[in-house]
Amino acid sequence: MSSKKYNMWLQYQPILNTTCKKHYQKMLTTLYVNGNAPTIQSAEQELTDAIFTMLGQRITSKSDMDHATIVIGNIEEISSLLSNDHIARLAEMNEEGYLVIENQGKIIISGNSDAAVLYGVHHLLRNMQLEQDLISLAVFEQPKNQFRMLNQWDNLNGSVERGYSGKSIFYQNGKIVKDKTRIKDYARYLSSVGINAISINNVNVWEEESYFITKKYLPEIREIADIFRAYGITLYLSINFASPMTIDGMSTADPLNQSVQNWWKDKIAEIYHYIPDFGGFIVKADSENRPGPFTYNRDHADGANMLAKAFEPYGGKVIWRCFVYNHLQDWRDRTTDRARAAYDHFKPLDGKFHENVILQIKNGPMDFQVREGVSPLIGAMPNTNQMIEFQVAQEYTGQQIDLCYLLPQWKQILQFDTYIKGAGTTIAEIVAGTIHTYKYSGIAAVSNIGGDDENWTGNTLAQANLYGYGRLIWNPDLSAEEIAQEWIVQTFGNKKEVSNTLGEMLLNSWEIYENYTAPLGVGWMVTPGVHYGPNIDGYEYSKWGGTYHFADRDGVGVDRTKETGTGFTTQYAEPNQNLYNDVSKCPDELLLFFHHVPYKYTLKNSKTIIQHIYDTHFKGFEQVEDLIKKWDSLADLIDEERFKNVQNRLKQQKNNAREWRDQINTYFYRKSGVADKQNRAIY
Ligand code: GCW
Repeated sequence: MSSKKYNMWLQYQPILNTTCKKHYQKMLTTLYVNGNAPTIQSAEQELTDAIFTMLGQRITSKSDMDHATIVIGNIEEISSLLSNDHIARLAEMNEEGYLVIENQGKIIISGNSDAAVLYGVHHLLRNMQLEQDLISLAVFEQPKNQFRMLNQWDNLNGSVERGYSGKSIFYQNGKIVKDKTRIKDYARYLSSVGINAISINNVNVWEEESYFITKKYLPEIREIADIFRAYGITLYLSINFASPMTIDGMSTADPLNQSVQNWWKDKIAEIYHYIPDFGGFIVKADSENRPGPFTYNRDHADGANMLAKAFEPYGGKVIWRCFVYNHLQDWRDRTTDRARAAYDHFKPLDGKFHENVILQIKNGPMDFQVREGVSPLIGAMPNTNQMIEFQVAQEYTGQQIDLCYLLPQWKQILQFDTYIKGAGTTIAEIVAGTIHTYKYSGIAAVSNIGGDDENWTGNTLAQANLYGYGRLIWNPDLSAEEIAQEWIVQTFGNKKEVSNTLGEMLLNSWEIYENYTAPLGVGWMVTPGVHYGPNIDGYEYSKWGGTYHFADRDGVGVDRTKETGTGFTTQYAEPNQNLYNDVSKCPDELLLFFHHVPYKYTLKNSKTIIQHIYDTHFKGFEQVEDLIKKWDSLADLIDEERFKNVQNRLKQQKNNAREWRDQINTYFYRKSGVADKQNRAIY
């Protein structure tokens, strides 16, 4: 498709810098491809197409390695071109490790698997889009994380749960889409940033989607698996734990029941008949009305292990979600704390799960808020595989209307030191499997794409989150800034002003969003159900899990201390436990997540809570006005279509920020009776 809006970051724009272009044109003329695996074919296609659009020249195929200027192939195929040193370095890397080297004018791309070669090709293409020199290139790369996954929350009727970019690219009106071009494009984008696993249906598995694991849908799901396989991406499905009942009318789904176990054994065998390299299941059980083992007085290990056993002969995995909490908690109940739930449910089960089970844990103990503590469950189960779950979809962070570049947030989470095995036990190391030597581990995230929003992500700038997610989980050492710059140049071309201005917009956007929404880690305060826009008491007296802000005339925040509160702080290892438990030590930005304090309490930044609330909310709104100015200054440097798309979203963001500012300020002014020191308009 020609329009820029369709192509996300794989724009492959003509290289404008003439020296650079000449250099590339001279170097990249002939190609020798070793091997014909689907991923190698994808690599060849991507390389040829990209070079054509960037350089305006067709690369010709050579039948021998010696006369080609680019050679691609896995290590088995082309080791004769590599030095002993290269071979040794590849041998030290994992299966997805690759090299891209330049030697006497020849570019060699190789790796420890076919998928690795595709990653290497994308590395080269990225370098070219960034107009970097290829002479003496010597890149050796491998991903830090084993699982680099995306979860689609797509439903068969074409809707996407928490989708802010139009309808599903997988399903339409109760059917799997016939034209799968967009799925293939999606696979290309994902492979270009190193994603290697995907689940293609909502974790809330409704009636009809329960049949995805039957012959009614498997032939077409196989086609989708084939598409993803060609880009190194393994396919997973979300399942309904009560499938034996829903699909076959059995009277129970008890995981310890022999006929239930046999049912799953047969079912899984059937799936592998269609998809021999099927990844496995993702399971949301006993969570928000989904069925699960609790119905039969069994625990989550019983539930997960039943499936895991059936997967064993095929190498399949069970990804079991830990988002389990009492969503029917009465708001009058002050003893139950939703934040505690995942840890309380799962920690006692450490070591009980089969080795092909991986627990998937949301990054925070609540639910993807703009700011919350890091989930204390991550790393707390040394004998159970774990992966962390992020949300690329901006459910609580502006819904792809408001700009919120999430990389700084994810970086902060990954760098968080749990001290579970002493200093340096960061989340990044835990999920990479280097601390507890998990068999399987990594990172998953809820995707943010859709189909009938032709730019894929609603707000064009939300593409930076998807791009950045992939790049960051491949290499958590990349900075949020580096990633932003890579994305900007590939998406909008190599223009200094765009890079500077947009870079600044992206990097400040998380803080800006936090400034005008719920303050100091308290979270929520959103419109119930839709989760966009302010409603300060929206959840306060609802049945969705109780513990939110507890604002009264004297103060605000949730007491989660061990002495007087819910004791959630005790789930952290020391010294974090003490850091959060002690109000005088607790970092400002999380103060109201851990403590209930008076409005006149002074923060470490020397402001009172109430004044901080007023100041950040006035500031946040002004910062949005500034974002608008910054974007407008790029009008002549960005194509009209994408320019207008963002401009339009920023206008909506301004309305949203205004509403948040005024509702939050007014609410706390009315509760506290304390006036703003600067006497600004509060209603
Ligand atoms: O954040 C909540 C969302 C639900 C979602 C659930 C989950 C898929 O509001 O829409 O359901 O989390 O993660 O399971």
